[in-house]
Amino acid sequence: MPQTYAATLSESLKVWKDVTLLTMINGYDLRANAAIVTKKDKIVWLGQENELPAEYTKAQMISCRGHFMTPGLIDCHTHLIYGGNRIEEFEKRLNGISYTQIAQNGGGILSTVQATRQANEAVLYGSAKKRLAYLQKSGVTTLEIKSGYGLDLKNELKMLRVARLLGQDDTVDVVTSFLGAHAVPPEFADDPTGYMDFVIDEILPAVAKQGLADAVDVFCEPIAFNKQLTEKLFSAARALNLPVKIHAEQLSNSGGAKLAASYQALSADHLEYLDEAAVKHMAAAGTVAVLLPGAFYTLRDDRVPPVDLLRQYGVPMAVASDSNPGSSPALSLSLMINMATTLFRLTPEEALSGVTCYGAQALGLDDRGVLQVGKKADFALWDITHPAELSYQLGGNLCIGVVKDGVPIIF
Ligand code: DI6
Ligand code: FE
Repeated sequence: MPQTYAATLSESLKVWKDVTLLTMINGYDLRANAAIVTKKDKIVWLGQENELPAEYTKAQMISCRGHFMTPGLIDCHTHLIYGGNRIEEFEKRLNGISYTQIAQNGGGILSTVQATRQANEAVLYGSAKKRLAYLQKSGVTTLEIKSGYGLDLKNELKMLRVARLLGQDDTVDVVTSFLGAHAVPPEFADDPTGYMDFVIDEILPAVAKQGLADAVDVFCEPIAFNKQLTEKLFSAARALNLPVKIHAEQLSNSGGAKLAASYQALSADHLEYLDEAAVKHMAAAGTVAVLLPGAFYTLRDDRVPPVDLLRQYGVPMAVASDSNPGSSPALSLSLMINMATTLFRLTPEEALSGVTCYGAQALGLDDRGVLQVGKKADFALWDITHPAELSYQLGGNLCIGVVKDGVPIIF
């Protein structure tokens, strides 16, 4: 059978030379004058370029022109697939119409549900693909995508199928989360319990049977689902062997993060209202704290997540875009690095760890997120002179190269 160009390329050994590596193993771990060798989609060697083993000197040589290389970025929390947009709503709010008024007129998250239900798979794929291309240009090689704008059997399955289809592209890996418990749909108005039962009895089993979700997520807030309903969902997920994660403590301290930790959640996300007791539970359970500065910024929040406590108890902090049409229309993960430092006061090193090694941990992936022998050959190349430049620069795009599974995508 004839091989594709990409397959031929990816099978060969490649030496990426003239590069400064930030391996992101325990922080930057900067290695100047380095080289990294890949075989197919894996890293097989890295070290000082002048110590390159003889067996690799005949391999294909690719100059990284003295630039910095990090692991491919990992965006561990997105709602990338949706119909329509909320641009007019955004403009209305700036013209003085309140969020509540907009919601009462059918706006807000439920307007996205309506638009998503109306869109077919090709339309959803096309619009998400465009947004994905921007994230990729900012260095992303792996991302998570949630459902949650279908809120019925047919449309939740539709969203997850589109997410899987996006992941079939060789240039990116997609991890999916089932977020049927994102909002209460109009069919169940004022009956969150009835809707959660429907999610657990009808949607989740179908999602699991079709292998469409890698994890189960929930929006645990008074405006969405309370702790009791969240726990019901978590125990149903556990029975299906699906890991859980949570949107928690974004608008209030509802106890969601602590509950999630008791189910060994992969991550608890947002966390502006997280308290010390919950931080301890997260630390004990190994639950990653996913910080979402794009939503904090867009909603003009004034309460920052308890970064000092997370540090003190050694909870790993990931940083993600939360890319969604309402609270974070973000298309660049690099920009989130800047926001995580300026708005949340993460150090530049913590912020970069948040989109690499801890982003991977938040998705339960141990084969990527660091530059190390045996890990995936997913790289981002940066036109910078110092690692902190990634946090310092506001806007623009410093990412000048992306390598996925050992194949240059942008270079
Ligand atoms: N938290 C968020 O920030 C988004 N969903 C969630 O649970 C907002 C989604 C939207 O407004 O469309
Ligand atoms: Fe979200």
